[in-house]
Amino acid sequence: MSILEKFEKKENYSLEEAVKLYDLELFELAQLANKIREEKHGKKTYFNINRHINPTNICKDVCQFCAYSASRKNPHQYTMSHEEIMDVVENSSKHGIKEVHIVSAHNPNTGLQWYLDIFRKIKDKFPHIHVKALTAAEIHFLATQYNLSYEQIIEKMIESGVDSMPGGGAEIFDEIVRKRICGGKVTSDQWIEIHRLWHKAGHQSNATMLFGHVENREHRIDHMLRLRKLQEETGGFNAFIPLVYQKENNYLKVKDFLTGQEILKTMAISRILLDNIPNIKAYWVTSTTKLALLAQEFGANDLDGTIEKESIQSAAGAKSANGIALQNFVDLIRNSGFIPVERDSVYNEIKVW
Ligand code: V47
Repeated sequence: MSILEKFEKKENYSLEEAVKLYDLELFELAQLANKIREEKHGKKTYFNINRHINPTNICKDVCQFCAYSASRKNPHQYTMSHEEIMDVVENSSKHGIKEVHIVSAHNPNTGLQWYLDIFRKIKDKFPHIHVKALTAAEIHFLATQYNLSYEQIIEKMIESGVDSMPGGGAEIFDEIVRKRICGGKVTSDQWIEIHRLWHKAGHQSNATMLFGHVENREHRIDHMLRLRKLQEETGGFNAFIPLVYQKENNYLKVKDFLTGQEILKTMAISRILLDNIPNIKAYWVTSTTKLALLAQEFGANDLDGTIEKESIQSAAGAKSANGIALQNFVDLIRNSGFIPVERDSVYNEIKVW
């Protein structure tokens, strides 16, 4: 039986066998990835109308890949006031956003209540807007800073109106790579435990993987298989998001970008290995819109959203600072042969455009 047949028939496989998927031709991988995509979603490609808000960039941690947090590389520190955040949400709600995606740095000066109060204020004034907020890395930071358990932080988030958790902070689970690129922040086991607890509390989340820096193929496969295992246990992940590393203005010395072929192989392999996670998101911010559109033929069925303002990856070189115009996004999906479907944050269909 060929390696691909083994995966198609869902036979048991080892990590070493999964790594061998990379040795296959790109179009062989595409065939199986696309088959899984079409079985799950047909020609539909999901997106949402959302707004990213990054309330503070002051961070106690120094991740080597990060160009967003204030540091020697980025001396411009900021912390938004609640009034400023509410103005942003008010403005964006007029443009029809249905989700705010709130992710910050690990700021030791703001206080836990500062986070919880802003979630509550948004939810009270805009009950129709889904609040997706706080990565597992932030939850770990808050729990450590305020001497609380993960369960206590999660309970407070839910009480304050947080609906779902974004997938950030996962980076690469391999402990040696992790130590090199983001030592000192949430560990891989802690990241997984926080998502487990969030799922057990009845809520959904996403999972990311940052790739294209100092990791190798085996590290990526190991990352995906750890996620697959948690998904078998809880079923709480909505989407897997492979984030392509952006190399400007940070401390990691990575000379070259991955080839388009390696990125597409990674997307296709993620569709094959994570067939228990419903959606694979080609995040146009890090893959570029052109590659994200192509990724639709390599297993991806979601392109994230209109975003409006993006600060994390654009600080590292991505062309995403002002989001993408809705009509442009829809046209790009349609003109690439797929059906643009607006979804809510937990993948209920809102409108076929
Ligand atoms: O965890 C930081 C990444 C993530 C760089 O859940 C970088 O729907 C590339 O998680 N190059 C935060 N990436 C963003 C995130 C996310 C984005 C969109 C949707 C969702 C979702 C989640 O940004 C961090 C980190 O892995 N990041 N620096 C960089 N230089």
